[in-house]
Order: sequence, then C-alpha cells, then structure tokens
Amino acid sequence: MKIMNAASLLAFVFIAGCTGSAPNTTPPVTRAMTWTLQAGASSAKEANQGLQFYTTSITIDAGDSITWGFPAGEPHTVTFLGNRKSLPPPTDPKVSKPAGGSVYDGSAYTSSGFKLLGGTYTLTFPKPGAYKYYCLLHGGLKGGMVGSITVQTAGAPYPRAQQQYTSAAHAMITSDLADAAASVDEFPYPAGGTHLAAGIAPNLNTGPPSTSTVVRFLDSKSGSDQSVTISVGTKITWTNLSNNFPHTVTLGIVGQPFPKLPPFSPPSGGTTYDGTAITNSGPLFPGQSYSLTFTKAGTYKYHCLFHDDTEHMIGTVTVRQWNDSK
Ligand SMILES: [Cu+2]
Repeated sequence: MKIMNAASLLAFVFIAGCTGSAPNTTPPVTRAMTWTLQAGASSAKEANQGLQFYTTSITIDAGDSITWGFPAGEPHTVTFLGNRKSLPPPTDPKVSKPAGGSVYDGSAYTSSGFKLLGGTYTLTFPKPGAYKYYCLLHGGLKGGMVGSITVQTAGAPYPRAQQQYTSAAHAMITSDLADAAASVDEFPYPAGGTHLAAGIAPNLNTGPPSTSTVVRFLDSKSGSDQSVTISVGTKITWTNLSNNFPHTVTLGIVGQPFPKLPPFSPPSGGTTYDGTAITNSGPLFPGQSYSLTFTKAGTYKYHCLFHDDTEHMIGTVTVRQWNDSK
C-alpha cells in the first residue's frame, strides 16, 4: 500500500515537473517502524499460561505498525472496539473471526480473531491518539487482558526502544509462568482422592483474576499426572479452581472418536457414566463443580472442550471392579 502511494506520488511529481518547475528540496524522510509485541505466553507443554499482552503498553509514532505474536496454544485476540461501546461476549461467534483491515485509526471494530500457536497479526496506526485493545477471550474479566497504545505524531522521538519492551516482556512472562507453576501447590484436596481440580490459578477461585492459569486436571500438587483409579460406583467431583477461565469435563462414547462439541455446549448426559453416552459438564466457570459416578469398569478419557486439542487438557479415569486384585 505504502509503495503504491509512493509510486503514484513520484509519478505525480514527475508529471508536475514536466509542466512546471521541479521542487529542489526533498521533504524530511520519516521511517515507519514495525514494533513487536506478544499476546499470551505458555510453558513448553502448554500447562502454564500467561494471560497478558507483553508488554501491556507501548508508545509509537503515527505511520508505525505493531506485529503481535501469538505463541501459546491458548487462543487470544487483539481487538480494538472502534465505535463499539462494549466487548462482544466470549460466546459471540464473531469473537473468533477477524474483522477490519490492516489499519486502525480508532473508527471501526478491528480484530485479529482467534490466533494461536505461532500466528501473527499486524496493524498500522496512521493517526495520533490513545488506543485500548482487548483479548476477547480474556479481556472481559476485571484486570483482564487489556493493552494500550499511544500514537505520537510522525517523527516524534520514541520514549523507549524495541529492546526495552522486549526485555520488559520477558520479565513479565517469566514471572507469570512461575506464578502459574507455583499455584499447583495450592491444590486443597487430599492427594489422589476423588475431588479433582479442573484448572487452577494463583490464589485459587476465590482470588482476583490472575494474569496466569494452569490448564490441567489435577488430583494432587503435581501438574503432570492426569490419571486416577477408582472402584465401580465411585463419584468423582471436579472443581474449577482457576479465577480466570472456564473449563469442561467431557466424556465421549467408548470406541468412538471424541465428539467435536463447541466449548460452550450446555451440559448433557446424566449424573452417572458407563461409557455409552456423551456426558458433558457444560462450561464450568471459576468455583463451579461437577460430579459424576462411574458405574462400569473400564478406562475412560475425558477432555476439556476449551483445551483438549492444543493443550492436552485430557484426563483418564480407570474404573476397577471391587474384586480386582490391584
Ligand atoms: Cu480447559
């Protein structure tokens, strides 16, 4: 776009020069920068998620662009509301889809849609001003994923260099991921028992929304083992111990591929499970619990509909007969 404009401008100057006197001074050159930020962060196996824009604020000049990287398996959006008054709720189908063009001047709703696992999104800011942006999945919560951009007039000196933003981002990410990892120690139930966590976050579900979260089912202060063994007739209860994201407990039919249900699907199935019917908790928001009694011996996998594909939020329940020797 810029090259085209420059080319047509040159053509105009050339034509003008043919009919009159060519200008003998050239205008000052302002070089547009492309800045780099990051939306969300995660540990190697996606268990621990950082839920911020890294960094949250930046100052650029009119004409500059920003490229956001989305390295995590958890999807995020970079969304500018334009003339909209409020964020569309996370359940709105519009949330996952891109909107607007490659330029944002404050007038129109402009969004990356869901981006994850190495996706990028670039916007150019032609107009000075202060702009806020949100992650539509994680920005509606108090203290949620919100970023701000100050656009100065073209050519104004930058208060910070890219390297300063990059090191600040690195420190924030390290801190958020460490907080997530440490929150596993807050698991409050007996280890290896029948009360599990469906996700956990610093200060648990009673705390304020945290900037990090753990995307795992847990039965102890360990984030690595997602399998439990019980006897027939045992009831398992899951509680969402995070303060910032819904999860589900969802079981399919034994011998069939896992059902592709939308994450916000309502609850289905009853209070017992024997492997013959799709059984879904529905979205469990922070603090909400779900219980299921397993009535038949077998090995059953269960998934979180929000996090099964990319983040391995998959657990196993092995149900044994009473008379099993082991
Ligand atoms: Cu989940």
